[in-house]
Amino acid sequence: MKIALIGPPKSGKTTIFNALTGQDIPVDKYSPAGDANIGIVQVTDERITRLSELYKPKKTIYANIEFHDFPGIFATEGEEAESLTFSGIKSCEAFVLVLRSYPDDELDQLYSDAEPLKMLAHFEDEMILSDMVIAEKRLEKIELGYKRGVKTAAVQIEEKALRRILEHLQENKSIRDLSLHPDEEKAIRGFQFFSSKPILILLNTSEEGYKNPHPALDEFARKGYLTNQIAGKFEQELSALNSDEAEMFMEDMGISQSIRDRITMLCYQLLGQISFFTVGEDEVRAWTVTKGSNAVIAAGKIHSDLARGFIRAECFAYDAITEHGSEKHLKEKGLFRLEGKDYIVQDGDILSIRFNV
Ligand SMILES: Nc1nc2c(ncn2[C@@H]2O[C@H](COP(=O)(O)OP(=O)(O)O)[C@@H](O)[C@H]2O)c(=O)[nH]1
Ligand SMILES: [Mg+2]
Repeated sequence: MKIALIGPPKSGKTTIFNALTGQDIPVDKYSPAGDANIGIVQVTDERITRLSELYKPKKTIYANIEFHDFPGIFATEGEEAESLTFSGIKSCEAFVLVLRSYPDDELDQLYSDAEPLKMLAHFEDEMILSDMVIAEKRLEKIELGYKRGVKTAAVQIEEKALRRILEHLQENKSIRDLSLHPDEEKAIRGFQFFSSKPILILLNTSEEGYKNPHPALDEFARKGYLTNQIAGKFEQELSALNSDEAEMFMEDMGISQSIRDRITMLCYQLLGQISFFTVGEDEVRAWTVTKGSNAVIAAGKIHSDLARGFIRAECFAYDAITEHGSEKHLKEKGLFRLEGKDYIVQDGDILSIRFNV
């Protein structure tokens, strides 16, 4: 999973990135824009820890999420949106939009629309505008192709999809709110439209502000966004403490989970991802797959050969193995199943793929 941290300048993206990744990238009010910072965060799934205790494998591999911390993006009024063109931003599957709600008079003056809801509107507009430019440019090219006699079925599907998208964007709506036919979806996937990506809105609050939910959170949720409040600076300071000290401060703030655990969970939710596991003497490992995927898709996450030569999946649930203690007991209880290609993988499934290539 690759996730981009985006937002206006000085909203606390790098502060939150540091808290998440344990890195120590300088946060500075006036740092110049540069490349994205990249950090990998391990998804510390307790279930993997338990399975590792049970199987005592040589290697234990958790899933991870790659966070890309981009320089500030700001929509300047009246100008064509160009600031979303950072290389790499499109390869991220989802955005975490960091908006500032901690008080800062200087920043308030610098950006007249600093208020979180207005700032969100800016970003929505900018994404929609960028997508319109992309769709229009491609449509022009398709038209040119038609004139030269290039009119395949595939191009016609693409054209139809793009026209629908353009119309939708012109109504100032994001592509994620448009339901597309799977064929259309496939035809436009390569464009990586900004407004089609899932967004998690993180409101960066002061320590004091954290204690009361900001009213904007309800508004974000009403607009259909997944959202949460984070005291960024506090979280970064926490990451420098030992775990006992950190726990004490977290308790004071009423926080029960680390920022990593909270954000990684939200990212799974945002992208509709679930975890399945493989176990054995060599390795206990977590894998990530889109909710609703069948056993063949899951097998393909492990290796394409496993999908290609898929015969069956041996399957049992994490809860069952922790309850009954061993695979032998599971078999006696009839909880060790053989599943076919169409089996829909469930969160916490432990799979072993039988295959033949
Ligand atoms: N008071 C306060 N300051 C913050 C908070 N988060 C970030 N800052 C400060 O805001 C400035 C910009 O932070 P940074 O993380 O670099 O923002 P970015 O431009 O969005 O990456 C730095 O001086 C931070 O110390 C916060 O939660 N509270
Ligand atoms: Mg930054």
